[in-house]
Amino acid sequence: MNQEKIPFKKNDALIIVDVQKDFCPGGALAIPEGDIIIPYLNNCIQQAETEQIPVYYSRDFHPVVHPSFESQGGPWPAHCVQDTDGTKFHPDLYIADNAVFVTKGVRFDQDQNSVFDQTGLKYHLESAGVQRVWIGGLAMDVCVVDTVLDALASNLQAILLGEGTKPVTEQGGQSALEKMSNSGAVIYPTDSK
Ligand code: VGL
Ligand code: ZN
Repeated sequence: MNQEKIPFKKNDALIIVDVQKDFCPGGALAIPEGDIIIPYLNNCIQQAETEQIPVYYSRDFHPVVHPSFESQGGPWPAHCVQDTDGTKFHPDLYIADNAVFVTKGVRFDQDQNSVFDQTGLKYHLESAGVQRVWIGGLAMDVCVVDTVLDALASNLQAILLGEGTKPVTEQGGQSALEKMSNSGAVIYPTDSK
């Protein structure tokens, strides 16, 4: 794959959001072409690993009864139910030697779309001296956008991997992109859609 080198620098981190089977074609909440970003992300991850940039992988991990599910009046079909196959990372996703996993969506009373939402990640990144985060994964208009906005709210610089994310809907993706750049996130590469 012909891919530009990501200009990582010291005090960067990479966050790979929810690249799980249930969000890929064939899964319970399949995002259109959710899996085609994986080779691009793998390249970023391998480069990060080589350069000793920490790599965080989040996973959505819901109890069998969860407020985000349609059965409970929520917006989504049941997905990423704890300990089911659908919660697994896509088998093609490269897992770095320095991987750190962040589990979210476990609360019984509310959803957690952002990887920062009540996970302690802000505290952890601060302690690790991280100043800037590169973010990709699924879905651009749900968990990725909320993670990017929370990163900015946590006083981190945030860069969206524009070629390493896909939205649930085209329209949702467009408004997510606008929201992210209006809030101060960089969309990388700058000229990507
Ligand atoms: C997500 C819908 C429901 C996501 C999680 O990871 O973007 N989307 N739960
Ligand atoms: Zn979910």
